[in-house]
Amino acid sequence: MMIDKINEYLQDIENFQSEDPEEIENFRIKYLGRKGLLNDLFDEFKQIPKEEKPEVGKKINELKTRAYEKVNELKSEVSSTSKRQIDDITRPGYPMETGSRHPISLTRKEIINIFSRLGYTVSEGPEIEDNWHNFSALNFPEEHPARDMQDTFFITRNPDILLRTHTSSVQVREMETMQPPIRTISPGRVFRNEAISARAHCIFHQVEGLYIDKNVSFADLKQTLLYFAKEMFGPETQIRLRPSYFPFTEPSAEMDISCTLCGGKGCKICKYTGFLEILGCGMVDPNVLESSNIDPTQYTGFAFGMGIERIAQLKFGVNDLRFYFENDLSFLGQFRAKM
Ligand code: 2U9
Repeated sequence: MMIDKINEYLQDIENFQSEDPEEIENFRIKYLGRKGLLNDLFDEFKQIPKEEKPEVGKKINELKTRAYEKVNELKSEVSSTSKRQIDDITRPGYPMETGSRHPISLTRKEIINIFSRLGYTVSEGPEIEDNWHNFSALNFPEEHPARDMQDTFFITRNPDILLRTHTSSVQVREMETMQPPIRTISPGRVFRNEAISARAHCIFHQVEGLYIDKNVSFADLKQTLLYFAKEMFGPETQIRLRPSYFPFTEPSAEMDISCTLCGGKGCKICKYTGFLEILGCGMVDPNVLESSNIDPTQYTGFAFGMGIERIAQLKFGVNDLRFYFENDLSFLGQFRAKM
């Protein structure tokens, strides 16, 4: 009877004990190998009468599970006891793994270093903002879609209070309290009401920059951003500006750099365009200067803004935004050498 034979095998599995890896492997082959007892049983199973199949099938599956479990149990016992063996108690301890900086922190630090060399200060401000500093002072019309519930996290009890959607609000505060010349960058977390995916997240990091003085021109903006691109991505990097629109700058542009992989020839990374978009910029709109009591007939300025995740993505080849927020140690450990 097949059932009797299977019961015998089950007993054999129960009784088997070993700490010898070779014996355990032979045991595995005996039951689970290609020509092992389980495959013999499955062949035999095909021949038995239909009415016996449910009971015998169940028993064979039980045997298979037990055989797998036993092999795994014995193997893990062997590996844990071999780890515990201490052959020389005077040996120095195992080195402790050090922590590593997060790729966003590494990138933020590098951006700050570059602009510090150009004389920019670093300014910080609140993550919970009011409508004035986040929108109105930046020339967003009352009915502008970016103010909409879909983009902005409002505090329900008071719609004047919200989570900042960009760090420009920090720079508005800077303009309110400082006299030009102002030359500052503001790194920080920003919040947008977006569904989380590989390409979008409800929290991300920005660095925005602002330079206000007498006679600041678009040429100054171009040279500053060219310097940044070359420092960040290598001296051979080229930039390209495309006209764009933002409520707070006029004229506005988006800046591309020559592809970091193919250098501009065209490849899969740059979708065969030779360029990669990295930031937005423009001349500060006179309305924005006026809102913060800076005289636009005396002063001009430029501003720019970039997502740190985007820059880190290009530096390190990370292709899914969610990696930055999951704190998976095997992801984070890869940046240990880059500190
Ligand atoms: C003040 C006036 C103007 C900051 C700027 C951009 C253009 C821009 C985006 C890049 C990717 C945000 O992270 S992102 O989604 N930013 O395109 N930001 S100009 O302009 C300012 C800032 C402060 C007082």
